[in-house]
Amino acid sequence: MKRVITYGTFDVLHYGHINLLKRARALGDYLIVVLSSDEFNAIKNKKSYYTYEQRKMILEACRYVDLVVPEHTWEQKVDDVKKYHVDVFVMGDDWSGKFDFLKEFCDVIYLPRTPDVCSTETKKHLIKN
Ligand code: C2G
Repeated sequence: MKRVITYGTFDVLHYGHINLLKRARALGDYLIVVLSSDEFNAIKNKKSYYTYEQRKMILEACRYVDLVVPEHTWEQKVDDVKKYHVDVFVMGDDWSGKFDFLKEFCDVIYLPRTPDVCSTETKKHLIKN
């Protein structure tokens, strides 16, 4: 069983997120999403529209996602990779190179982001109209 892990806020889930999750899941047999807590979002200077519990529920409904656990710190990734016996770490390529230290523990793959969509723009558009 090849286990894949990815991290993020996944607020106002959109097709760019789904595109990432779909490709990540296709790299193995089991996808773990480590979802930023509301407190960690504040550390990332992100204010999400949906709470952690709401974002978790939405992700758990996604066919590509097998497990959703909380992300509390930047530093938990090595522990997570060991704890969940991860084979592949995946992130969008806006993070390219940032997590190469994990190569000691698992494969590290950065996938091209989906252009022209992000939660912030979606939220702005919804507020305007
Ligand atoms: N993403 C994408 N295409 C988009 C938007 C997002 O491929 N149009 C990807 C991002 O590259 C990321 C994932 O979807 O891999 C989740 O995006 P965010 O929720 O914005 O995650 P981020 O805030 O970058 O959190 O410890 C890592 C952080 O928690 C990553």
